[in-house]
Amino acid sequence: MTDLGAIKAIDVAASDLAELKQSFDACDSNSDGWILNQEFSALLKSLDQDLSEDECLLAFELTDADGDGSISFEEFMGWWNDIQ
Ligand SMILES: [Ca+2]
Ligand SMILES: [Ca+2]
Repeated sequence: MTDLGAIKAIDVAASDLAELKQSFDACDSNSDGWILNQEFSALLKSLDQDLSEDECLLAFELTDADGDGSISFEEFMGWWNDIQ
């Protein structure tokens, strides 16, 4: 017997993930697989044009969980879940 509910949940998660990867790639303007401060600021400003440079930098530092100066896809996912 197949649990249709579980399959549906997996489908939704997978399509969310694909969508999220698209957002990540769109934000990663030089396509190096990492989102740097300038790239993240551009994304934030496209979402909210009133954000200041300081606010963008703060958001970047909060999102860059391991503090290596770039946002990985995993860190981006965490940020995305936070703003949902
Ligand atoms: Ca990049
Ligand atoms: Ca990082």
